[in-house]
Amino acid sequence: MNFDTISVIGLGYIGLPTAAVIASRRKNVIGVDINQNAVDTINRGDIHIVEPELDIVVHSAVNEGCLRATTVPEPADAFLIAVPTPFKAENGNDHVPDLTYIEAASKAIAPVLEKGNLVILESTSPVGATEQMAQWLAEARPDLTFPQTHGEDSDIRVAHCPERVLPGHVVRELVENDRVIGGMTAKCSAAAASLYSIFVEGECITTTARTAEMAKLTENSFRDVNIAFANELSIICDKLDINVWELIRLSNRHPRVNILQPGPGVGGHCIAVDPWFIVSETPDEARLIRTAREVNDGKPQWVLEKVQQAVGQFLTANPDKTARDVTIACFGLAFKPDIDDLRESPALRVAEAILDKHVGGLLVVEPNIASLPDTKLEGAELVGASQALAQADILVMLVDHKPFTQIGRENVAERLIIDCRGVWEA
Ligand code: SAJ
Repeated sequence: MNFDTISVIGLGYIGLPTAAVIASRRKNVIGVDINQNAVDTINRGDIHIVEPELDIVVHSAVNEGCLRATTVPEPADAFLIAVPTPFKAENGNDHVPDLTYIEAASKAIAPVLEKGNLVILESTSPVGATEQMAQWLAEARPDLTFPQTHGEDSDIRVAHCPERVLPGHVVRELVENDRVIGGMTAKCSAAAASLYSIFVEGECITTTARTAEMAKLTENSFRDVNIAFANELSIICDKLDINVWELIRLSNRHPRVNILQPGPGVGGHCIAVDPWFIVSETPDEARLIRTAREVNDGKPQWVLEKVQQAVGQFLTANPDKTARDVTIACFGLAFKPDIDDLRESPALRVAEAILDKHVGGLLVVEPNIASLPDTKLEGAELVGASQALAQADILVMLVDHKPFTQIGRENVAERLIIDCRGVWEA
């Protein structure tokens, strides 16, 4: 198949890098987004999100005339949909996947679809979403045929190809990672594989749309379950007075054991979300996956309780002081190391909860941001690491940003420490 013009719908953390990387292969790429500000920013050759190396790729793609953004879909040979799939509340369950954005994107591209086009859903989706998308397209375009009714003879090809890139490494992983491609028919898979071969150096493996959807949910659930195991171990070890970091290091010396690292919880918009898409469809069967979510979601509260215990310990050792005199410093707010992304961050949740409960001062050290977010952190002070180390009575290590890992034990001696990342372990 020939793909001269490719349209990417949704210019966020996945859509924009994908559009730019395809454009860098000298294809004509039309990016579509409902956010006028994002569209204007991209058309100036700038970016509206933070991702290493992305600025250079977008800048040169726009300058060379290969990438253009718009709010209104235009005809293309292939359409790649990369819009969010958040939660909606339903029957008291607030973890039900919300396909509204996929529906809106389908209805937006339907009028410009032409016989021979390929439509790919990249958004992480519950099983069945690709078939649902094809149904929305078919309802909007009764003059065209689709794979669900016309199989291999359909006018339009439809496939699911979930994104799998790691934030912070998106530009490299987009090219290097293998891709799972699930076509609604074998010809749909082949068409999608030929599109990805434009820029993917990894292998493109084909399967069904439903299996591809489940593969993505499985990958992130696998990681969530494994992090939950580490987080549960950290709570058990705390109770048994065992250094969990040493324990994991020792256990990982076994040739078939590879335990992940505990932390203050699991953040980001993927691992803390996607497992619920499985639970929501098969609530009675997905028992382990649900429990892992609950373990990870419960970790910030456990950290808060450790901080409160430390305040109690401090006051017992300093009977002349009250809680108002106790200064707490949180190291890190981002959802993982060496990024500035605070969305769905367990570290942010811990800091907010401390501010809510603690009557004394709260210092926050986050070298990746210039000011505190407009959240419930009003009253906390953003400071440098040395000020926090000099002033705080209790140190809470939440995110192992590189500069924090260089703070030696000698700088935190005699201080009460809650180390969620094993940075200052003995
Ligand atoms: N975390 C731990 N301990 C660990 C590893 C991670 O507590 O040992 C925490 C992190 O601090 C963070 C959270 O888990 O709060 C998630 O971070 P991550 O680096 O594991 O993953 P994400 O959310 O940045 O990206 C994941 C990736 N999925 C997998 O590794 C299976 C990525 O490949 C996906 O493309 C992405 O989700 C996505 O978009 O779905």
